[in-house]
Amino acid sequence: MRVSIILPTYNEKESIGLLIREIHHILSSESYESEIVIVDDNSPDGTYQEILNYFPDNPSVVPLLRLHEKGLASAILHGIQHSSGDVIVVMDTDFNHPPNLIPLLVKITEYFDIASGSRYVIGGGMETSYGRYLGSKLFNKFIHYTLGVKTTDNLSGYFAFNKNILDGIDLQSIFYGYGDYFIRFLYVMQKHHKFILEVPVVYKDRKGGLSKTNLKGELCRYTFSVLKIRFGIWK
Ligand SMILES: Nc1nc2c(ncn2[C@@H]2O[C@H](COP(=O)(O)OP(=O)(O)OP(=O)(O)O)[C@@H](O)[C@H]2O)c(=O)[nH]1
Ligand SMILES: [Mg+2]
Repeated sequence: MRVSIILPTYNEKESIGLLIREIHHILSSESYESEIVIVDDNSPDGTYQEILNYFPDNPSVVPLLRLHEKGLASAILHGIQHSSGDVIVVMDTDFNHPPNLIPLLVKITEYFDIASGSRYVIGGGMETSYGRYLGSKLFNKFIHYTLGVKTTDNLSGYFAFNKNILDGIDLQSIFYGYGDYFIRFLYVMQKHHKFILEVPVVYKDRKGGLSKTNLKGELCRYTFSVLKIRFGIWK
């Protein structure tokens, strides 16, 4: 088995080196081969250069630079398409998603198609603001009732899956926009009867740098995305 960890980055110079080192440390005791694929959208803070400086000749670190495209979801798809693993892990680069869960998520893919992090199953949560936790929880209820999905956290974005589950799926119709790609991903996978196990995750505060999320803007975008799926005007 070979595992590819996809890290989308935009202005994550403060976290990227630390995170890559921590992932290397965590995976050093695992028996499988792994690579870390970083997709940077030409961050003005020099994230890409930082990776080249710190990991110049490390074949397990694969930095990809996109000059003419920008966006979280398309960056993740770009990383997946340029990865060599049969198991894919996707996570944020700012330590919101605790990297020590990677081995567990990967292990679960031996038994399930997808291991998906959730803040809303027992043991999950958010160390960031309570307001954001509650808001996101309510929005997930809205997704649940509107789309009929069984998953409790449709905006987590911390997950592992067997790459072959993407065969035959129209990926362009899922991987666009921001965090709403994950609503579409889980929706489509549930429609295709994939086996999904939700794993408790406690989100940590970002370790450095600034958030790229505009909460009000994303809320409108996510609501629109959910309604488009609901009324079949998406694809
Ligand atoms: N390649 C790429 N990565 C992006 C883009 N926008 C955000 N990211 C990355 O996507 C991840 C999530 O973005 P964040 O700003 O952390 O969003 P968030 O987790 O909702 O907000 P925080 O609470 O501040 O962490 C981070 O690893 C970002 O660097 C983008 O346009 N391109
Ligand atoms: Mg984050």
